[in-house]
Amino acid sequence: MNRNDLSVYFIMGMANSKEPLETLEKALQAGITCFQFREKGENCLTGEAYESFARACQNLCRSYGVPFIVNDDVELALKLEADGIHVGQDDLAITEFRALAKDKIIGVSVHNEQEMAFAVQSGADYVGIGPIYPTKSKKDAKPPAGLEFLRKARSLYPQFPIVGIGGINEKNAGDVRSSGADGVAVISVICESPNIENTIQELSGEK
Ligand code: TZP
Ligand code: MG
Repeated sequence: MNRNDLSVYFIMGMANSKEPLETLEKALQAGITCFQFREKGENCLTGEAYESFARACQNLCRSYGVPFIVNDDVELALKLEADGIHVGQDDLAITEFRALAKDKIIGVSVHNEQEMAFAVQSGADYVGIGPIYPTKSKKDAKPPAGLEFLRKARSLYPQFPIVGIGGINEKNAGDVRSSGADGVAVISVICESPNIENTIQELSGEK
């Protein structure tokens, strides 16, 4: 995978925005480089509504040439021919997914050296490291880990694609990048932004 694709990585589901498709389109217009469909939490969509919301997000991403990644749901990723899947430590083994989808992007959340080594050896295309800062967007998030493990991961894997996640905003995105991340993965700073274009420019380090 191209490390630049991780630069501004937007994650969203119904729970994160009142007008999710509008939010996604604005984010695409403003230059996000990757999108993850993450439909989780209370009142999340299921069945046909879930699938058609995913397709609507995918169609928008396609029209902007931005990779569409599905969180956790391998079946949906394969059915929709998504560009990739993002899995946590408790989800399907990377090697099983790789066997089903040779050419897809596989992202894995990692929290320590052991998990990272395993993800890299198993053929992950990128890792997500976090939560770096406190987050209100994931109920079962681990305690914020700060930048230390991110720095360590970068020193151990100078070329491996890494995205930072958790509580990242316009003010701290630069620290996450300078600690070794190729990019920042965010939910609330975009979903709650009064000016998505501005927020994305600042997250990308262009402003
Ligand atoms: N995984 C670790 S933190 C997090 C996820 C999905 C939530 C990130 O959301 P926010 O609003 O950018 O802190
Ligand atoms: Mg998961």
